[in-house]
Order: sequence, then C-alpha cells, then structure tokens
Amino acid sequence: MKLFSMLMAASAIVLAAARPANQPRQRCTSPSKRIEWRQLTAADRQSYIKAVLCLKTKPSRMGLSTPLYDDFAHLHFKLSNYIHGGPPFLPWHRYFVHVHENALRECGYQGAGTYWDWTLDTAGLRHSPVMSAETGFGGNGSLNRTETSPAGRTLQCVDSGPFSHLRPEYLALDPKNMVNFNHCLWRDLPEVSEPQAFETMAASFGPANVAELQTAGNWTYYSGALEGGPHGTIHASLGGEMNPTTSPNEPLFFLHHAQIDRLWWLWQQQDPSRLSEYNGEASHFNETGSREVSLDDMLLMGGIEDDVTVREVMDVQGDRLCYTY
Ligand SMILES: *[C@@H]1O[C@H](CO)[C@@H](O)[C@H](O)[C@H]1NC(C)=O
Ligand SMILES: *[C@@H]1O[C@H](CO)[C@@H](O)[C@H](O)[C@H]1NC(C)=O
Ligand SMILES: *[C@@H]1O[C@H](CO)[C@@H](O)[C@H](O)[C@H]1NC(C)=O
Ligand SMILES: *[C@@H]1O[C@H](CO)[C@@H](O)[C@H](O)[C@H]1NC(C)=O
Ligand SMILES: [Cu+2]
Repeated sequence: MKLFSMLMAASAIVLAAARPANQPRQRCTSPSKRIEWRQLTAADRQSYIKAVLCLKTKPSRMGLSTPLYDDFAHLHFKLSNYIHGGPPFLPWHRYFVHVHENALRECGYQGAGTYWDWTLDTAGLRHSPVMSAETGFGGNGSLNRTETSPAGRTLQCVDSGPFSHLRPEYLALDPKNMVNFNHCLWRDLPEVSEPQAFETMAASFGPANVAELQTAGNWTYYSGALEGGPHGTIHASLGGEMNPTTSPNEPLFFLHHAQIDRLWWLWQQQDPSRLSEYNGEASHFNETGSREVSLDDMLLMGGIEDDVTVREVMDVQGDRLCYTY
C-alpha cells in the first residue's frame, strides 16, 4: 500500500514536470454553459455574429496568407480522412468547436457558447430563427447573385443577413482537391426544390429519430449512427458550402457541431463509464493503414491551438474544456 502510494506520488511529479508550459493548469471549477441560439439575448446574437466576422480580420495561425477565419476550413479539409467515418469524429469536432469558440472570445464575444437544436426545425430549415436575416445567419442562396466555381459549378450566394458579404477563401472541389478561391458564402437548400428528399432527411434529424439514437448501448454504434444520421442530413439539408469538406466556411457549421457535441454529452451523462468509452479502428494522420484508437491519440489543430489528447476532451467538464450544456 505504501509502495503504491509512493509510486503514485512519483508519477504525479513526472507528469507535472512533463506538462508543456502552454497547457492550462486552471481547474475547472465553474464550467460555462452553452445554450441554444434561440435562448441567447438579441445583444449576444449580434455580438456572436460580429465576432465571426472579426475572424476575417485576424491573421492565420497555420502559416497561411489568408485570415484566421479560413484556417478552420483549410484544416478541416486537410484532416478530413482522419476525422470522419470513425472514432475520431466526435472528439476531434468537439475540440474544433471549442477552439473556434476561443477564437470568437478573442474577437470580443462574451456571451454564452451556443448550439443549434435543429430537431425543432423539421418544418423547414429556412423557417428557423437561425436562418433569419435580421437576427440570424441569413437565408437560402439567391439565384439573383451567383458565382461560378473553378469546377464550373454555380454557387448561389447568400444575399440576406450579416454574411452576405462574407467571402471564404478555400473551396474543396472534391475530397482530394481544394483550391484557393475567394468566393461568396453559398447555400442551396433542397427543402423547396426537393421536398421529398428533405422529408426523409428531416425524419433523420427530427426528435423521434434522435431520441431513438440516444438509447444506443455502445460507443461504436452511437458514434457511427450520429455521424451518418443527423450529422450528415443537416449538412445535406443546408447544401452549398456544407457539402464539400471545406464546410467550416459556413458559420452554421459550428452551431451544428455544437449540437452534435451536446447529443454526445447527453449520451455520456447516461453512464459515467462513457466518459472514457473510446474504441474502434481508425487511420491516423501520419501513419499508414489503420489501428485501434487510444485515449492517448492526438487531436491535431494545425497550429490554430494546441494539439490535445482524446482523453482531455472526453469530459467537457475537464480542465481543458470546462463547459456544460
Ligand atoms: C431576385 O430579385 C427580385 C427583384 O429584386 C426579387 O423580387 C426576388 O425575390 C429575388 N429572388 C431571390 C431568390 O432572391
Ligand atoms: C433555395 O435555393 C435552392 C437552390 O436554388 C432552390 O431550389 C430553393 O427553392 C430555394 N429555397 C428557398 C426557400 O428559396
Ligand atoms: C451496440 O448497440 C447497438 C444499438 O444499440 C446494438 O444493435 C448492437 O448489438 C450493440 N453492439 C454490441 C457489440 O454490443
Ligand atoms: C505523428 O504525429 C504525432 C502528432 O503530431 C507526433 O507526435 C508523432 O511524432 C508523429 N509520428 C511520426 C512518425 O511522424
Ligand atoms: Cu467534419
């Protein structure tokens, strides 16, 4: 017993000494609470949007010649094969949303972190307050203002709301090719032109299916069904910028992924063992083939912020993240 506690003390010292100086040492004593977009005050909504636009005025942290705003799409494209279709999906995107929120705070945002509960919007995303031109992110793309991508695709520019002049710098033409292409923010909602397809997708992200999904009994099933189900159908239901892997071009990406994160958090709340339930095979960034994942795997941020281990983000109330819903 004595030897054991001495060993524990010794390893604690080694860990403390090995911790890089830039890691937070603050304990998570009062986690911040993320709330739904509709619950934010009007002033906070405005301030959030202002901070998003402010990211365009900050320099890249990835060594690019484009602003910080575009680092997010660039990194997401670059890592796409490693952060989708397997276990890293949830932890990587959890940390990515957190890093984006930190950047918004550096741009002056002081309100609550926020998510978009799209289970409330199965009647049509265009009716959602998040897509309001006055108090939200603006509506559908417009046929009145279009641009043509280098691949010959017509982009329908968002012509209303605060992002009608936002110009992302990168566009993935396909999963392997991203071009440096300054373009309008574009959306292409299939809910009007293809109501039947939308109905199928709305069933996937609607309350009944999500409630069913939350009863999943194991990580592998849960993670896959959440990614392939509601996560994917919201991307497809917004269309435009949300389909290619440069999807963080779309400011709604981060509210969407905060909701995905919230669902995972809710699922984790059901059983404390889920705070460390992480397994399955994945390919890893600088390795060939695939291997069993580990809580010690790194989540790469490309210089935007520190890389962290999966372990550090498993609990949103841990010292690294320190938030709740
Ligand atoms: C296009 O412009 C016309 C005339 O200004 C307007 O009536 C119409 O609503 C616009 N359409 C869209 C999709 O924005
Ligand atoms: C949104 O844009 C798409 C593509 O142009 C179009 O098919 C659809 O009718 C538009 N929806 C609304 C609500 O304007
Ligand atoms: C995982 O959960 C799903 C859905 O709850 C279930 O169908 C499947 O059998 C489970 N797999 C294992 C290995 O427990
Ligand atoms: C792979 O990447 C990780 C994280 O950046 C790094 O720690 C490790 O040394 C890299 N391994 C190789 C073989 O490059
Ligand atoms: Cu993604």
